[in-house]
Amino acid sequence: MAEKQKESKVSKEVSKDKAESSYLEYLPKLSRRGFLAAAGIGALAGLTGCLRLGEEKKPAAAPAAPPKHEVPPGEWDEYYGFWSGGHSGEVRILGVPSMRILKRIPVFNFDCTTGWGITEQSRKIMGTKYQTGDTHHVHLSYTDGTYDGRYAYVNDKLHARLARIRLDYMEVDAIVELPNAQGTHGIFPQRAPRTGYVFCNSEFQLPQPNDGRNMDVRDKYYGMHTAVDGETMELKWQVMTDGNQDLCATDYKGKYSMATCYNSEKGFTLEDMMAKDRDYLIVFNISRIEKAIKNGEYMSIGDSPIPVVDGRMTSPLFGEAVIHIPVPKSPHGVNVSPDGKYAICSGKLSPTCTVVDLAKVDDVFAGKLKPEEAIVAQPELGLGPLHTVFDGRGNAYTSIYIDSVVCKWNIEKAIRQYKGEKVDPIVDKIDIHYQVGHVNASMSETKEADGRYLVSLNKFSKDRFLPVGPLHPDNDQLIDISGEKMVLLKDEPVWPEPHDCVIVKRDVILSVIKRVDDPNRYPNRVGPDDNRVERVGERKVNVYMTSQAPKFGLTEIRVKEGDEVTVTITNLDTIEDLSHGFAIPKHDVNMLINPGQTQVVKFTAGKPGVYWYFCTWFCHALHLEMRGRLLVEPR
Ligand code: CUK
Ligand code: CUA
Repeated sequence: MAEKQKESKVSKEVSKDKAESSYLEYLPKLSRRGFLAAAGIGALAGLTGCLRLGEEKKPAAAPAAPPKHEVPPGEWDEYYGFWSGGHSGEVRILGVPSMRILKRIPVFNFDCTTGWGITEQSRKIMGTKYQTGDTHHVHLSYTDGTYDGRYAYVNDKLHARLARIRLDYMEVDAIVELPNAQGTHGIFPQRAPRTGYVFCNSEFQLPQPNDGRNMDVRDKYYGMHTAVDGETMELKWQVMTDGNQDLCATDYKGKYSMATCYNSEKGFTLEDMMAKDRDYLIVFNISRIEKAIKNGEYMSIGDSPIPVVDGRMTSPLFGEAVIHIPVPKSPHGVNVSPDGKYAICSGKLSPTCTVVDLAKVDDVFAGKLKPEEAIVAQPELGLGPLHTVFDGRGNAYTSIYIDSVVCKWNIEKAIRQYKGEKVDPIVDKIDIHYQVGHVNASMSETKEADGRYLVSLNKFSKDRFLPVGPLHPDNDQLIDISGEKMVLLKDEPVWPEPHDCVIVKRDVILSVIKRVDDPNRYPNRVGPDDNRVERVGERKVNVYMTSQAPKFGLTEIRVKEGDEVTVTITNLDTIEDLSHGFAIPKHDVNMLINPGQTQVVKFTAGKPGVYWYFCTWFCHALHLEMRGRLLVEPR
């Protein structure tokens, strides 16, 4: 069966220029989707009604429309979703609203599907230091306040790293480890004029330098805000602060980055961390930090040469380049509204969200207002507000962890209420199942927030799915937010633990994504006449080989025991979807070579004998025959 399917795919050969063209050309076909949606309410409504016969009747008010999340076979989703992969260390791509999982991009994790961590290219990017990672936040690069389709960035909370995925190939092209930092949690790219910086918050405070000094002196622990150049992935500068830094946000003007601080106490234990009634939102003034560095007002810490600006409360730059806006105890998320006006801190231990007016933050930096005067609202929403997203129509949606609800509220009404008017900013609440962490909504983190779909990323699924033992899947719930009331559309079990996601209009990605790899990306590519085994040293052998369904360019590779063998393989197939694999038994080699790609893998030839190398991707009717012999001779 699988064989047949693959065969029919092979026959769907695309001409060369087609292979180089963009997926956007397919869109006319897709306009059928719009037609279906429009026709759905009329034509399909009857059908849905039929299917429901015999089922318990829904309340009369429920319209008999087809499920909004349904994407018929062969049709495409309207949005790409980028999900972090939590403990797996990966990033996942889902289609929204279907919630179909389309891809897993290995980032900080080893992966045999693609050969990530096995090929020489990937090992160079990953380094050899760590095998583990913990991804929480994926955000895309911006130009002028919206997604530009260049990159996605993702944090590794575990080892304080930032990785970048290039969106045209959906593969990681850089990983940088941050100095003087642990628990790199919130990250956010600069939204204007362009990314620009990617800011990274360290959730854990450390003695600086962290070299065994001051380990028991609480006052000497500091947080660190790191700016990475999102284009070159170079470390640019850091700001040392009092208090830790949890979630991160940027404004829409390119002036500020922000961090919520939940441990201004500098506590070592839970009790210590919750002692105070107030923590704060830290706001970093980017141009003033740059100016300080230009003026030489920085230090370097430990063995890292990166300039560190002193943003501590004792520093002359405090109040100048860094301010603290007081918010109730232990805030979590900070999110900026799509109109660029407000930064909203979700309370976590306080049942409120704190709305900070960014125009007033300008006044605080200008010395005209006190930090607390930048607060313009503080609506009470429920127990455990964590993150807030937007629909572009003036409403905010806050995930409420302890209550297990998503709360929709109106920002302007909350501001009027704060001024003393008797208005209720809460528009709607919807139960989720259960214990929501992040929520995110379609295009919510851009000036083009469109208020169509919201995903609630729930930590517990409890009774929602077939039991699979003590480790349950998480439950991501899709919610329609296009109307006044939120409507739950779908439960989606997910492998733990995606913390966050972003939902992106498909055109952003369709206009950049490649159909096949560009052979010119690989100066070491192997041509049809280049197949050979070359001894280049006493114990060194280079192998150059092609793959083209259903054959490798070499049927045998002869080496000696203990040789260091470097195999370079070019996939000559130019057909979309025609990937080959290369695996060698007993040598820990298993990698993917996509059409147009050249991959390199290195291994040491083991004990004398025959080892059949084979293609691991079902590429052709004769896929099983696509193999050859590695002959290891005694030395
Ligand atoms: S998060 Cu990382 S602990 Cu609320 Cu963004 Cu889940
Ligand atoms: Cu090539 Cu299977």
